[in-house]
Amino acid sequence: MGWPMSTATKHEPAFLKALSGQTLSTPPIWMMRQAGRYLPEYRELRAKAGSFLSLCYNPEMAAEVTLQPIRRFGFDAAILFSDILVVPQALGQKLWFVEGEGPRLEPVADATRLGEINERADPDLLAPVIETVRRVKTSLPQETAFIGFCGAPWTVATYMVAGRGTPDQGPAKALFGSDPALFQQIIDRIVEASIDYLCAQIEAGVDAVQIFDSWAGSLGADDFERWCVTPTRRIVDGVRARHPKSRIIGFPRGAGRLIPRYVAATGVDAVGLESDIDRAFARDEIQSLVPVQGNLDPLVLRSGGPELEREVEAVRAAFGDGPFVFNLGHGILPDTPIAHVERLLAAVRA
Ligand code: 1CP
Repeated sequence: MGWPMSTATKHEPAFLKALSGQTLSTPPIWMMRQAGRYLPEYRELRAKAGSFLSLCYNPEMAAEVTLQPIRRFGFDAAILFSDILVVPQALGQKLWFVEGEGPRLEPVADATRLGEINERADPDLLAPVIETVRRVKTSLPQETAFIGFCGAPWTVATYMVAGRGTPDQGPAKALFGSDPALFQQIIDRIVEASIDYLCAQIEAGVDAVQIFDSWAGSLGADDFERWCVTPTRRIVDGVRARHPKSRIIGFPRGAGRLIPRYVAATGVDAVGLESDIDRAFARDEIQSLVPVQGNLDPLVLRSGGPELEREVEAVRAAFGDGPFVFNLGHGILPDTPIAHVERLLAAVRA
């Protein structure tokens, strides 16, 4: 048994210090989708793998891709290279990626189709991803934190029901309107699978996990409570029942003024902020509750120039006096110049 203070050593990664509520003079920084197509070394390995899913399920290659942005830029955290849609696949739903378009799944739109998918995820199908976690863990510098993740039930369900990404999440909304009991069953399966999946990642070595709810912003207050807050709270409780000290970041993207409610009700340790949130509101009503992470606009990073410097300053001015992790408000765009990422790091660390 260690001493009570043994986790708070001076070697603790800055990212974890920020997550535990410390205000740092230089905020830790990482970027959503930091392993991705804007990097030539990623594109090279991705071509070798053949398909996106082969890359996700090849532990050697996926570990390499996870480490690439750490080597190149020295970010304060690495994020596991995988995808939120491996969970529906582990539940038995057919999944494939169309080159240049995105994910496709065989839609689960009625009770018959739900009968074709399993109640529990097959751990063997996720085993290669867990092996990736073990490999990354052994190669990361000790000052670099390691983040695992899953999709939130609402966001994952939007893909399971529609069979693809949708601009307005219409098919999932139509289903919870017409058959809420069926939709609830889909949500329940994602909740259980996600608890097991996040616990497996934690046991294999991630320091924190992030729950991506990319489409939270399309729900009205009541639906947000039912389909975003409640299932997320069940995941947080389920993970903490097995790993009481786990650090969990929620990212209900676009939820804006509903975020304080989300934070209070789910019990997440920190929350991600989208780019267009009101910064004064986020500082006063959200950062006063938990550490925040975000919220530079990926479009500003892509454009670069003086506007980038100004926005980095504005983000730091808003959040730098409290616990804060510098990040984008959403994933980096594939056509972002590498020089702009270098400028960003220099500006944040200046
Ligand atoms: O060919 C390619 O290289 C595919 C591009 C790509 C990448 C790099 C996809 C397809 N997924 C990923 C990796 C990924 N996805 C990570 C890895 C870690 C990192 O951040 O570097 C993570 C965390 C995700 C999460 C993810 N996948 C989300 C939530 C976050 C977000 O961006 O909103 C979502 C919605 C997905 C689904 C998905 N996977 C890929 C695409 C293009 C999409 C979106 C499809 C759509 O809505 O149309």
